[in-house]
Amino acid sequence: MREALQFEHETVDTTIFNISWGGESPGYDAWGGVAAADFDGDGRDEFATGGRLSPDGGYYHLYDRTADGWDRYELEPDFRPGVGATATDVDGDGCPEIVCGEWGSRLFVVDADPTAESFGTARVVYDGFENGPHDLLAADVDGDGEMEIVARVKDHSLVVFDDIGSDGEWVPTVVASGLDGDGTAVADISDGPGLDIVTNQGWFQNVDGEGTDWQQHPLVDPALDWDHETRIAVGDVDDDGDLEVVISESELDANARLAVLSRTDTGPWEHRLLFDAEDDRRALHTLELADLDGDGRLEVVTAEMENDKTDGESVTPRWWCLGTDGETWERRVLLDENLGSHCARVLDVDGDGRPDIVGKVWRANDRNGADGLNHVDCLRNVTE
Ligand SMILES: [Ca+2]
Ligand SMILES: [Ca+2]
Ligand SMILES: [Ca+2]
Ligand SMILES: [Ca+2]
Repeated sequence: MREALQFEHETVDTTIFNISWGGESPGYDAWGGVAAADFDGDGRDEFATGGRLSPDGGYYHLYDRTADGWDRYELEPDFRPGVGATATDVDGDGCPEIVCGEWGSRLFVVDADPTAESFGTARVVYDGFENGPHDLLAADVDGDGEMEIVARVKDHSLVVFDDIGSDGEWVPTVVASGLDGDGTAVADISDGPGLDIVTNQGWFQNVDGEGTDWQQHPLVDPALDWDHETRIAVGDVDDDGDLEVVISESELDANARLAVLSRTDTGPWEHRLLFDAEDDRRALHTLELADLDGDGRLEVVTAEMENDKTDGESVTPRWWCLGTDGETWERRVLLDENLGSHCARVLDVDGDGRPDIVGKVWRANDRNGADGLNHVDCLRNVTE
C-alpha cells in the first residue's frame, strides 16, 4: 500500500435525519438498499440508499456529487426498501436501474435516473421471498452476455433470476435453500464456463455453466467457527495470480474477524486472519476490494458499524484499509471520527478515476460524530 494514499472526508448528508431506533420513534430507520452506479450517465457514480420511514412507509435517496457539493434526490417508494440492492440495466435503455427488495416478499426494479421522467417509478418483478433478500448481485452468471440477478435471503434461499429483461414476472432458479446466514459474491472460481457463487456456507460451482446445475464445495474451515452473518468479496488481493475470498464477520457486537481465504486442492480453504478476535473489531458490515492507491494491487476496505455495536463512547467505529506487499499485511485507518458505516461502497463520485468510498449508517448511535444524527459520508480519494 502506497504511503501517498489519502482521502478527504465529506459529509454527504445529515440534514433531515432524526433517529429512529427500531421504528419506535418517527424517523429514518434501517438504512439499506445500497446501490452505486452512474445512473444519469454523466461519468460520475451516484450512491443510493433507502429503508423504513417510521412509523409508516419507505424512503429512497440518491446522492450525486457535483462541483457545488452533494445533491440529494428523494424517491418516494410505496414500499419499504430492505438491505439487498444492486444496480444494472434491466430494460436495456443504456442506464442502470436499481433492483431492490423490501421488508417482505417482493423484489422491485426502480428507475433511478434523476434526469428521466420515470425517475422513482418502481415495478414488482417477483413476489415470493421468505423475507426480503439480504444480498442482491447482478452478474452474467451463464456467460450469454445478459445479466442475471443473484438473490439470497438471510437464513433461507439462494436463487438466480435469468431473463430479467422480460416484461413478465421473474422466475427463480434455486441454487440452495436453508442456507444459514448471509454473505454472497459472484466470481469465476471453477475452470469451467460461467460464473460461480461464493457464500459463507461454501462456494457453488456452476457445473454446466448454464446456471441450472450447482455443486457446493467447502470454503470456510469449520474449526474457525465463523459467524454466519458475513460480508464476502473475491479478488486477487495478494497478486499471486489466483483469486482469494475475503470474508468478514458482519454483525458481531465484539471480536469480529476478517480473513483472506486461499484455495486448497481439497477441503476448506486456507485462512489468514487480518483481524483476529483479539483485535475486537465490531460488525464489519462493509467489505469491498479496490485498487485505492493506484499501484495495480487490490486493497481491502472495511468499516465498523454504529447500531450499538460500538457505543460511540468507550468504543468508536472506524473505517479501515488493508493492503499487502505479497507477504506482510498493513492496516490503515481511513476514518476515525466516531462515524460508523454499513454497506459502504467503492465508487467514483467525481469521475477522476480514483476510487472513492461512500457509506451510511444502519442505525445511528446516540453518541456519534454527527451529534447523534443519521449520516451519509464520503471519503474522496485525493491520492497523488
Ligand atoms: Ca452520474
Ligand atoms: Ca447471462
Ligand atoms: Ca493498490
Ligand atoms: Ca474519484
